[in-house]
Amino acid sequence: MPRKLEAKKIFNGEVEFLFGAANYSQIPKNHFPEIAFVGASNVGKSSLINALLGKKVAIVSSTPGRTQQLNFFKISGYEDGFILVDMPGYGFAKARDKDIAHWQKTAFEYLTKRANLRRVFLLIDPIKGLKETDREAINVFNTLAVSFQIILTKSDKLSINERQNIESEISEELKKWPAAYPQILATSSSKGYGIFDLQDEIARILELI
Ligand SMILES: Nc1nc2c(ncn2[C@@H]2O[C@H](COP(=O)(O)OP(=O)(O)OP(=O)(O)O)[C@@H](O)[C@H]2O)c(=O)[nH]1
Ligand SMILES: [Mg+2]
Repeated sequence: MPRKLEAKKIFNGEVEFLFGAANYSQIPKNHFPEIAFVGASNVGKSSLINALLGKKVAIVSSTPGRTQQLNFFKISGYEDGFILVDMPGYGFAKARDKDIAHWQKTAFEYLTKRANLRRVFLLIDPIKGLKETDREAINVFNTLAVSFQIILTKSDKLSINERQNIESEISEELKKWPAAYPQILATSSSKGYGIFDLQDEIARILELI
């Protein structure tokens, strides 16, 4: 079977919303591999999880700050299964300082303590490019030696040329960050671009293909 069809199959299993957690202490331990989706508020994290799963499981909203807890989605049916984690967005202007501090603490704890966390996908809106808040997140990943990979969202909003330009700009900057995977993936949840490639990447991270 061609590789991409095989990877797609992994996402066809049953999807279950396991739990949402606002504090690290609320997150039960498990042995399933986890993949986390991190990024600015409104960048398209929940939409990308839905596009990968081909189902509307994560709540999408045009109001930034919609996802306010870490939401865990379990995909079964292939080997032992795995978990996609929808993280709350950062850089939400209307958030109160107290909430931001709380989120930073929870995310920091999750990223440092989670032994079964296999990869962090850092989502970037190519129209906005890398913002200071993204660089702060990257700094945290590097300090904690958490491997992360950049995924461009909303690629349908750009021409191929524009997308390639932003990709090479970000690639150049990534060379400074040892925790970064050099390969950038461009996706569009609404048009389906790059979804197979991301499924393939996840299947490879999980050593399922
Ligand atoms: N054009 C376009 N719009 C998108 C795409 N992905 C998401 N959006 C839109 O972007 C907005 C935010 O999407 P979400 O998936 O809720 O973003 P999020 O990162 O989960 O946001 P928070 O939960 O607030 O952190 C929604 O209006 C989506 O419809 C895409 O690939 N293309
Ligand atoms: Mg969300």
